[in-house]
Amino acid sequence: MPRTRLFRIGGLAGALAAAIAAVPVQAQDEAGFQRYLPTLAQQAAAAGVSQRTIDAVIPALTYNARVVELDRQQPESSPNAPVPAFAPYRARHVDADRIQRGRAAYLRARGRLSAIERETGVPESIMVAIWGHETNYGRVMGGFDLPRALASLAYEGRRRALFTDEFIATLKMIDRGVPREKLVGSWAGAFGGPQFLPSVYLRLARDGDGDGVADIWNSDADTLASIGNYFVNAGWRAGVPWGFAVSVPASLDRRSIASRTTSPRCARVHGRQSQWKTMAEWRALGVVPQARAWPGDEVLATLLEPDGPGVTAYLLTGNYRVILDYNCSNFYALSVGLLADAVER
Ligand SMILES: [Ca+2]
Repeated sequence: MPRTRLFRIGGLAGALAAAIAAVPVQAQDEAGFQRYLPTLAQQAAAAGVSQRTIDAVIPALTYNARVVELDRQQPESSPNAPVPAFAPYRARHVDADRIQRGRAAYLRARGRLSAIERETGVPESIMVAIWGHETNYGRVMGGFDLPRALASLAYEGRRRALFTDEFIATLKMIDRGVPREKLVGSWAGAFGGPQFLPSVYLRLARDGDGDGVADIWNSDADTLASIGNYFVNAGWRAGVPWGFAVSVPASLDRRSIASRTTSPRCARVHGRQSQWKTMAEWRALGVVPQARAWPGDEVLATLLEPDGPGVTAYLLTGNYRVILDYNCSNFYALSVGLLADAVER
């Protein structure tokens, strides 16, 4: 966001500077935002949004300083920052309350969930665990007006391309019949039970209750069907676990199993995992499952020791990568998997 830097200078320039300084920053932002809106309107038209929607939405928008402030509070991820311990995160996210309410949601939606599982191969418990993590089963979905928030973030410019695309996607949702007043969500544009971004909604939201509308704000069935569809689209394989807890012998040479590749996406998250090996290979290295039988010998997995050697470690399959695709954080994906296991138990 452009902010005028003022210096103490004399004469006419000084008077002008004083006049600019007298205008509050908020008003300068609003004026700049209003000057930026025609650019967004042009981009929306070029992307195929109807003129009717553009005229109905864009002229009425005002700048939202709050979302820009929230965006600036996001910590920059430093490659050298120490990784915190997983155990406290797990205790906060896979707690008795979330497990108990996950079980209740699971039982309530059982008929619907098993139909989605039959169709998609995505376990019912995984869909419920994502729902629980994203919005505490629909309790916390955000109250920001999405077109206003996204247009403000696009104007601010730090991640302009991303927010412009997502802003345009909200207009396409309106073109597709979503009522304007439904477009409410979190400050960065995610909304509804699954916390989809608008572009993800356009691609992957599904109608789960058969009324013809993918209402992921109000319909639990639509939320769960949409999460299932996301997972199928991201490559979930039926019948393979996400991963499981294992014990690793202290003698295992960690350097010999370290990953030798760098992921093009989320490199730091993937870099904490080992090389891929088959279950047969892990077994030969002395790794032992803590509470379940081995899946098939040929299933591939990486090893993650989130709190270092000597503490519970996890073997993670390709399905774990699908959870990372939803939200690229090892702690998030581990606790989704563990919550799913707890809900199912
Ligand atoms: Ca529906």
